[in-house]
Amino acid sequence: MRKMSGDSELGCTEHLFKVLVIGDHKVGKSSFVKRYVRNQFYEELKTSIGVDFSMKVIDWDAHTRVRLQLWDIAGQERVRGLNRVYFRGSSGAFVVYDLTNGSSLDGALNWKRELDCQVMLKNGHPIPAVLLANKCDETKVSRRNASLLEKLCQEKGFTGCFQTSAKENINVDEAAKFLVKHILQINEESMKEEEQKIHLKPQTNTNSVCC
Ligand SMILES: Nc1nc2c(ncn2[C@@H]2O[C@H](COP(=O)(O)OP(=O)(O)OP(=O)(O)O)[C@@H](O)[C@H]2O)c(=O)[nH]1
Ligand SMILES: [Mg+2]
Repeated sequence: MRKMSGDSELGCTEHLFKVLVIGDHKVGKSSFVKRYVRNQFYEELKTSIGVDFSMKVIDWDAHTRVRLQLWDIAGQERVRGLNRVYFRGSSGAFVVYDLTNGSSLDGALNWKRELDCQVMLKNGHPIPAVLLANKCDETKVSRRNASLLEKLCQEKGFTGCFQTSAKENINVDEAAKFLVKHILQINEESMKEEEQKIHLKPQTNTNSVCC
């Protein structure tokens, strides 16, 4: 299931998007999802096993409702190599790392590489992915490092990058809004392309004589 769009009531469009939350062990993926969906945070959270699913319903505007199906994939899953199965049909991704754990940034880049190998848009471009530098409540990022991060983010094909804290609820909604905005844009563009293709299809000549 990639996405479903349909008119629920007159003039109201509903979308269902599958969004991945990926990154190394303990970087705060489940905490990010819990903060976003339920506005809760736990100092002690059990390590995820496999995939946890959550749903967030967003009334985007007066005419648009978005249902985000969040796939929070355990950091250890990369080792098991099941990601091709998990990634299938996703419309976007949060790629999370822990600002207090440098190696988790390398991990995030590996996750992104794997994501780009496994899923792409119809036009061959990567699906939108937002890099989350999580646990920003624990460390101060210098301006220089922030601009290096921005640069890295562009080089590696991320749609954007946010310093977040699931604990202090910093930039959680903002990052999500940013990703959803891009998913909706892509969805709209691809629907327009489909419409154009339909209009460009050669008309069958109804007057032709069949022999
Ligand atoms: N200070 C701080 N701690 C955080 C933040 N987000 C998560 N944590 C803590 O980091 C630990 C790991 O968080 P999880 O959300 O379980 O990490 P995860 O990425 O889901 O880990 P796996 O399920 O093992 O892949 C927990 O103890 C959280 O309380 C944050 O923004 N700031
Ligand atoms: Mg988890």
